[in-house]
Amino acid sequence: MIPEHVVIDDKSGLMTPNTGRYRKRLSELRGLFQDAQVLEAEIRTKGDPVVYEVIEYKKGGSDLFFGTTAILPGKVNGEYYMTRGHFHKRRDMGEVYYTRNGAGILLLESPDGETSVIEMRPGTCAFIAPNWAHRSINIGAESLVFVWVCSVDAGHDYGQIVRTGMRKIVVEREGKVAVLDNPGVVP
Ligand code: M6P
Ligand code: ZN
Repeated sequence: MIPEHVVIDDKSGLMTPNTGRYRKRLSELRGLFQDAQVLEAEIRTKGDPVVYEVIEYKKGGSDLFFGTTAILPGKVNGEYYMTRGHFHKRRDMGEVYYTRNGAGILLLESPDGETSVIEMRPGTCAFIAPNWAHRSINIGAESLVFVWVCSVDAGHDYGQIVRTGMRKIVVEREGKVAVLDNPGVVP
């Protein structure tokens, strides 16, 4: 292996060169948002919009990899566009999120249901401690772009979040951003 570098466009999250990228559209995020009916209507009327894009840089044999995530601005019946959210398969491994553009909320949750909210603004560098589930949410009018760095062994564990959702939801209420209890999660 040799040292290399990439160039990141903060506004879009485009990273050059990269070793892989994927997009998630609304239709791939069924079950994530509170209002399933409005979600279906948005898929039909807006042509299944992209919610977020992940671009990564991973070299075989390295212990670390990194990339960008860009979450587009948008809402489903007032609930802001977000990532799926996950624990790491390796519960002893954390992650770093360095926000470069836009405005967001990093929602974290421990296995015993403790929650934590970190504001994401350009310049915020968040430490995601091991064994905390994490989801990022775009609460602004621009793309929320952040750089993440993680161990290649960390892996994604979506199980618990897919089944129950996170304990908090982030919605617009009377023109303001509100972090509310998820009515679908029994305390
Ligand atoms: C961040 C990183 C990635 C993750 C992506 C999307 O960029 O944590 O590892 O895949 O967000 O989040 P999710 O996979 O939870 O939808
Ligand atoms: Zn992660």
